[in-house]
Amino acid sequence: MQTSSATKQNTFAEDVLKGLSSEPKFLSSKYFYDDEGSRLFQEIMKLPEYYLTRAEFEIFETRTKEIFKAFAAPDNSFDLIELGAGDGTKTAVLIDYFLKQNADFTYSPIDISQEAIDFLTEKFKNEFPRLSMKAKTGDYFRILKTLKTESNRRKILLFLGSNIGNFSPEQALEFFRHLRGVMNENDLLFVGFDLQKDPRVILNAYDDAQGVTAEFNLNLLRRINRELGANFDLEKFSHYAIYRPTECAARSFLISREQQSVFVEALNQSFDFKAWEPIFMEISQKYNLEMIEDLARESGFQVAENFFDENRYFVDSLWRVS
Ligand code: AVJ
Repeated sequence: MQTSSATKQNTFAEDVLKGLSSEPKFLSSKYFYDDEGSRLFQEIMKLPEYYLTRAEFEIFETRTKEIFKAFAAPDNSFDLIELGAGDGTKTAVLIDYFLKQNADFTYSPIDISQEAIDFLTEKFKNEFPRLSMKAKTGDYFRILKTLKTESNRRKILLFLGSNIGNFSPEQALEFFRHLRGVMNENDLLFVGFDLQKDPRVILNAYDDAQGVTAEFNLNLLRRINRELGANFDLEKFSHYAIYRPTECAARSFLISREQQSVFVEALNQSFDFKAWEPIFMEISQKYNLEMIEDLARESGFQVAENFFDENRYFVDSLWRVS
C-alpha cells in the first residue's frame, strides 16, 4: 500500500542495483547497520568529534523533570514507543526517573535489528525489573498501523538521536505526515534534531581524526561484498565528507580512487567507476528552529516545548497534534 519513497520496502539487492546504476551513484545509509556497522556506530558515539550523543544525553540528564511533566499530563499514564531504539542508553535516563516517580507507563522499543532489540530487552530487564516492556521488531509503519486502537492511553512516540537527519527535509515531511496519520489527538511526538552551528564543528563530526566514520562508510561496501557476492576493493575507495551551510546538510561520499569495475554476483552485473567518481552515501541534515517549526506545522503538529543542551548544539522537540 505504501509506495512513497520514504516508506517503500525494497530488498537490499534492488536498492544496490538502483543506486549503482544511477548518475550520480548512491547507496542508502539505512544499510549501514549490519552487526559490524552497529558496532562502528557505537564507536562513533564515543568519538570526541561526535558531539550529538553527548548533547542529547545532557538534555535528558538535566531536563528529566520537565520532560516527565510534559509526558505525564494529564493523568500520569502513558505508553512510550521508541522508533529505532538502538542501545537505549539515553532513554534509560528517562525510564529510571519515570519509574522513581511511580508513573503508570509502558515502554515499547521498535527496531529493525532483532539483535539490537534482544540486547536492549535483556539490559532493561536487569536494570529495571519493574518496567513493563513490549519490544517489537520490524518496519516502523507496519508496526505502527495498529497504534491508534492499541490502548486509549496517551502514546508518546520517540524518534531520538537525530535519526531524522538521514532524511532530506522533503522525506522528513513525508515521514512526519505518516506518523501524524497513526496518532490520536492527545498523543505526543518527541524528536531529536541536530542544530545548525559552526560548520567546522559539524564537519569534524563526520570526518573524525581516527577514521572511524570512514570505516563506517566503507563497511557498507564490505557488506555488499559479503551479502551480494561483490568484489569491491576497499583500498580503492576513500571517504569524503562535506557540510553545506546553505542547505544545513552534511553529506558523505566514497570516492573511487581510480577507474575500476566492480562485479556484483547477486545482480550478475558489473558497475564501472571513473577515476574520482563519487558514491553518495549519507545525508545528515541539520536544522534551525524555524525549519523545525515549519516541519511541525506542515505535517499537522505544533511545537509544544523545546529542550536544549547548554551549547544549543541539539534540541529534543516535543510536538503535539494540531
Ligand atoms: C544515526 C543518523 C544520527 O547522521 O549523525 C554518524 C549516523 N553517520 N556518523 C548521523 C552517522 C556518520 C548518524 N545518525
